Amino acid sequence: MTIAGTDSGGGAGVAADLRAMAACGVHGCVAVTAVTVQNTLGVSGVHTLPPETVAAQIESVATDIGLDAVKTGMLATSEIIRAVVGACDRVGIGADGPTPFVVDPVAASMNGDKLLADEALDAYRSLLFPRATLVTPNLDEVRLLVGIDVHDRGAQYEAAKVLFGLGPRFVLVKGGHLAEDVDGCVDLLYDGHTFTELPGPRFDTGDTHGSGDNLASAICSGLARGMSVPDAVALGKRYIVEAVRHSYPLGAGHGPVSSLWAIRPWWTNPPRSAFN
Ligand code: PXL
Repeated sequence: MTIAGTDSGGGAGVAADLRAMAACGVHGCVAVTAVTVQNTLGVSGVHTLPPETVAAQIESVATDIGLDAVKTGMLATSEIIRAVVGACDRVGIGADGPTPFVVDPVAASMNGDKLLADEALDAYRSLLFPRATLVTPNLDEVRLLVGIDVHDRGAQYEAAKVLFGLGPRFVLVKGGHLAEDVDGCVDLLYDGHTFTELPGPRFDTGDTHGSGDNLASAICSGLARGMSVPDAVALGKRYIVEAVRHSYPLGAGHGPVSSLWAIRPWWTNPPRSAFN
């Protein structure tokens, strides 16, 4: 299940999560937290759902269809976070319950539009992180959450340790925003004892919209299929590298051409001849 917001442009949020889950061979369920009005120029409106409706979506699916793993995306407010945490506790998601829980602490869109109220950062730290199987912050989110400005690998290691101290079982500090790595992109996994560097190529697509959502959803899919966290993270990395390699510019040829690129789960796009 993804607990996340919608993106009317279809590049990020729930749409991205469901595409990644389908591409990774699992059935995705949805608890919508917010509707965003956005195109390639940015987010022009956000409408949050009542917190009790968010909690009800989670509990409705958990008590009927069942949930093998859950991830969070845009949670928008501390009220929604508290409702999510209540529902998760009631149905065994995260903490030491049976259902793995990936917390992607989404704070802003690629254009820098805010997707999280400032006051909600504390709810991430004190309520969500202690319940998370894995947290997957990018470097902007690291700065917001623990005040560490990561400019080199040493600070990436330090940030992983500090984030681990907030209570998740695993931390993945993503390296996509590390300007120092001109030739590659190294994500760092930490379980409190062992650091694992996950190297990968860096692509010149500018901003790839929804790449974090896709990565967390691919990891969540691996966990739903019974993989260990390190194996699911390795799967997620393989998935996102190829999906970004095959990404395409959003908006090209239709109105304003932006620098936003959309992820393509490449193997779900059959060649044109398949339709003939
Ligand atoms: O990629 C982060 C993200 C998550 N969820 C929603 C978004 C975005 C980025 O724009 O719009 C709904």
